[in-house]
Amino acid sequence: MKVILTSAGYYRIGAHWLNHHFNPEKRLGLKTIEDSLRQAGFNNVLHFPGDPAVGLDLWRDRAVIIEELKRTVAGENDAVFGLSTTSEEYFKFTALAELIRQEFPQARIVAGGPHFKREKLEGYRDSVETALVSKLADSVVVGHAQPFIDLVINQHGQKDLIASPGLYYLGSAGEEVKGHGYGKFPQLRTVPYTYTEGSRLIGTIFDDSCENRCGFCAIPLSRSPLFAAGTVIDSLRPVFANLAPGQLSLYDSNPFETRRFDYYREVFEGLYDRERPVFKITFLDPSLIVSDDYRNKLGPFLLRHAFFKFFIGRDVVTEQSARVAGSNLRGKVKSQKQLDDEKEALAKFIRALKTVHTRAPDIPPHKLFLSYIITPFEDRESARAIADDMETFLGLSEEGVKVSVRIFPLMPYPGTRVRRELVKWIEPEDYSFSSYGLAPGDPWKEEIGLSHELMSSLSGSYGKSWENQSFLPFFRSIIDKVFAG
Ligand code: B12
Ligand code: SF4
Repeated sequence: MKVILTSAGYYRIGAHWLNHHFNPEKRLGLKTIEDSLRQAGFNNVLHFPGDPAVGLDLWRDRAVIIEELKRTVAGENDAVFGLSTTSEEYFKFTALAELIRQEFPQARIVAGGPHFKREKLEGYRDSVETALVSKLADSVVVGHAQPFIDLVINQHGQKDLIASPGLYYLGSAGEEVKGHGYGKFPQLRTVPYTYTEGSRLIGTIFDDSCENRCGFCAIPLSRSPLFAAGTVIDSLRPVFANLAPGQLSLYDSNPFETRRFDYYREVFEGLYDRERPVFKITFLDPSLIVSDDYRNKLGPFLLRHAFFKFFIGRDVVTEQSARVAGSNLRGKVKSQKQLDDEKEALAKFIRALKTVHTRAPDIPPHKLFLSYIITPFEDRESARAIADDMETFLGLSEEGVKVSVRIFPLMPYPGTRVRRELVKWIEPEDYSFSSYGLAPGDPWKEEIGLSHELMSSLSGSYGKSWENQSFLPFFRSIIDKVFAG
């Protein structure tokens, strides 16, 4: 048996606007699978393409892809393709799976990644059933990849013998979805990581739980932490010594929750090297820095360990939008007071960083990326509140501490509460969300009023980073136009 791992994210399709998310790094999920298979003694595993940075186009480069794939499969009859996809990339996943089916009819396709969730959607198939029924996949893994490892190692690809939770397939009648539960994180002796040559960037994950349970969040649930602090240190010390990385991107979804501070302190102290600092990139949950005590504890820690880029989910600024999106604090919708407190805390955090730069002007600039969500239920006031909030933070930006803002539409990803609530209004199997109910004549326009126009007018701005105020006049003019009168 030969295992070939690939991700829809490695490919392009024409000039589709979603290609702007093209990301040439190897995916950590697939690297995790590869490491786990190798550590279990299975070495016939390949990554395709060997260098994802090439960004092959599934139409334009079809002949090249087929030729390279043939070389990779090398006549192996028992090839298993592991295909990873997020929801936004699903349109590429379908093209890729069709290509593999056509060229390698003997091969088995196992699909996985954050897109696949079992869910009860009245009258609609879920993402797992959709992929299986359309024959794009022979099996689908939901959650983490342990069932795939078991499939390869223990059952030689015989899906119906699998007992571990998280593997789904169609029963012999070809209609009923079989399988149960959620895949566990694979057994690993070392922490998985990806490495990007040019930027000398390590991407890795230690602990991926989050207490907030937001209504729009699709993180795969995991036990906490994925790795003991000692394992992280022992795995990464030699990597630091050999690769001398310049940067480390921590993919943990919500690191530094207060209960886990000691864990991260142990990890980063264990990796600390004053002579060779590795600059760190992280998510930072603004609710964590509301408490003065914790902010004053976290701040020095982040400085000592050279955290210099922060992705911050400011997300929503009004309680009304918090309710729609399910922007939660430990399972409960954030109140207006909480949102205002977070705003104040973020401003304090930025000012504190500025003080650091005034005292030590030579240190590299800190960068904060604040993301906002626009929901299909904004009105003039809530939309203006987003623009005002952006203006406040962009106004704090300066040489040493650069702030930028990004705006995203509320995405109904599989498995989320938002999807369950919005599914009646969207094209349920068009996971690219490019049509997110915005096509002319959609009934929900009447129900939600003018904010659908706001969402479609902004669609060209989604996901882009605005480092200065230039976005604001545009944003405000659209708000005024849409809600005129
Ligand atoms: C790092 C990250 C990124 C990085 C990617 C860097 C890289 N080179 O990989 C960047 C910043 C580029 C990014 C971008 C975006 N991301 Co992102 N990202 C993440 C994050 C935080 C970590 C991903 C990761 O590496 N996890 C660790 C690995 C080990 O887990 P994993 O990838 O899920 O893989 C495991 C399983 O899924 C499964 N699996 C995965 N693939 C396969 C394949 C097979 C065959 C099998 C069997 C199993 C399997 O097994 C793996 C190991 O157990 C996740 C949140 C999270 N905690 O997972 C969000 C997440 C994946 N991102 C998400 C989103 C929405 C985005 C964006 C769309 C953001 C935006 N709005 O613009 C963009 C565009 C992504 C795209 N191209 O589609 C969503 C995806 C939701 C969905 N249903 O698709 C997530 C889940 C976040 C969330 N809160 O909802 N992202
Ligand atoms: S804070 Fe919300 S969006 Fe962020 S990881 Fe936690 S549950 Fe997901």
